[in-house]
Amino acid sequence: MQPTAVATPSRTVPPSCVGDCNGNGSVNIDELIILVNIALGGASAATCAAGDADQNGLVIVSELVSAVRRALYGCAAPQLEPYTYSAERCTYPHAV
Ligand SMILES: [Ca+2]
Ligand SMILES: [Ca+2]
Repeated sequence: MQPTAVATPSRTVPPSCVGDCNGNGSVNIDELIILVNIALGGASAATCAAGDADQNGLVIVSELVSAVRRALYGCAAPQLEPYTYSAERCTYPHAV
């Protein structure tokens, strides 16, 4: 009797589209809400594997930013440069 090949499970979500929880090729507001909930500890990272870009079991701010960018520019957009923090961006121009 010949051994039969066993199918290897594969990722259903392309790693290139951070935040596309359901793998439909776009990141929607409901997926962003899920990611924020994961980041705040309200759900497990397994709830949206596509949001945990480095697969470390956590969704952090840089991953949230990546997901927001994918929501804005689409999953087919070229790889975006890494988000860099700038304190100037957090300063309101009208602050006293
Ligand atoms: Ca989606
Ligand atoms: Ca992560």
